Amino acid sequence: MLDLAHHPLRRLNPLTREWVLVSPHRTQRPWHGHLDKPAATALPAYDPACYLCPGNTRAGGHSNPAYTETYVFTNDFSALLPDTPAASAAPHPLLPAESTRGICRVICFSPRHDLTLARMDPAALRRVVDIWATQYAELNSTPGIAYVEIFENRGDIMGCSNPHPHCQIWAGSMLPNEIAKEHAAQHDYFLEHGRTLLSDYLDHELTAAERIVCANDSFAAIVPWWAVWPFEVMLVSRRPVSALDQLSSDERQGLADILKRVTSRYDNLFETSFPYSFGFHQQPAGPRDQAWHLHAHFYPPLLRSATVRKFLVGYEMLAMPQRDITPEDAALRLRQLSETHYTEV
Ligand code: H2U
Ligand code: ZN
Repeated sequence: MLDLAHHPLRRLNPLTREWVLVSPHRTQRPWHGHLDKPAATALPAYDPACYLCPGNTRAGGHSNPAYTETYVFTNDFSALLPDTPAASAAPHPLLPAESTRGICRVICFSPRHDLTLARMDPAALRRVVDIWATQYAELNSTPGIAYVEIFENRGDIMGCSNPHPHCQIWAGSMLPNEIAKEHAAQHDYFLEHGRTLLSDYLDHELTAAERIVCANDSFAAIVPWWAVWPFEVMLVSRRPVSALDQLSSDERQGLADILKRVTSRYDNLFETSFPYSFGFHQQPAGPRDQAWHLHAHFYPPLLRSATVRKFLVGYEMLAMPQRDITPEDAALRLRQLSETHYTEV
């Protein structure tokens, strides 16, 4: 019998059809909780040096209006540009290159420099969900755009340039690699079963209950079977909608609710502002795609404390990703945490 909690084994990620090596026997030691407490750095509500705060000047001489809720602007250093000429080149048949076009934007979640998703109130979080949905709908129907990625980098170890609560949108003329993999897997599954892959996965997780972190009427937060990062979490909509703009008003409120609860649990884990990359996966441009199931991934690197982080090195760079903490253990740890932010107790 294969013992999921003890035997080294590999688990399949059915969305990307890639395997992850799980070696739980390496963590037989008991959990000692966090080992250190990082110095609390209290941020000001307004920072005159912040390029995202209301009224301040950004690179290139643009200035932010005195915004009071959310604020969207075109990234001053966009990775994708709308006017790159359509062309291709191949110095050798093995080495093709194609031009890519696109639009990059930045969304400030709040005028408050010192807040995070975990510490915003439900009404403000709801406005963030609404702006994600409208931005997605607008960009996904823009001619020449094939895929819209909305993502947040949080924490300087994730390459985030600024603690002011914000995210980015990169809308491009091509399907990015991760999306192309998930697209193929979801289409094959839908063709064979007439249901979305994530509907069937979610049903199983809700029944098994061992990898669920929390849930509401509209969304569930799961440490996926195939998690690579120590406290990786996936948000899945209960209804098989393919994108944010198909969520009802109640479901948008449900998304705001689960975001606050998951990010609060994260911050409570090591009593730090828990770093991560977070982003939505939604259907590419085109008519409603029933095979696509809206979801979001949180990829956090912290392992045992605010200073011990996981890097993908050695075997992971050269062969395949590997993890020691089982998804079941990580989900249990996250489930045991309070949803009241540690700064507010
Ligand atoms: P990150 O913190 O995730 O790096 O996002 C900040 C983005 O803000 C980054 O993509 C942009 C950077 O290009 N930016 C501006 O558009 N204007 C500025 O004045 C500074 C940074
Ligand atoms: Zn700011």
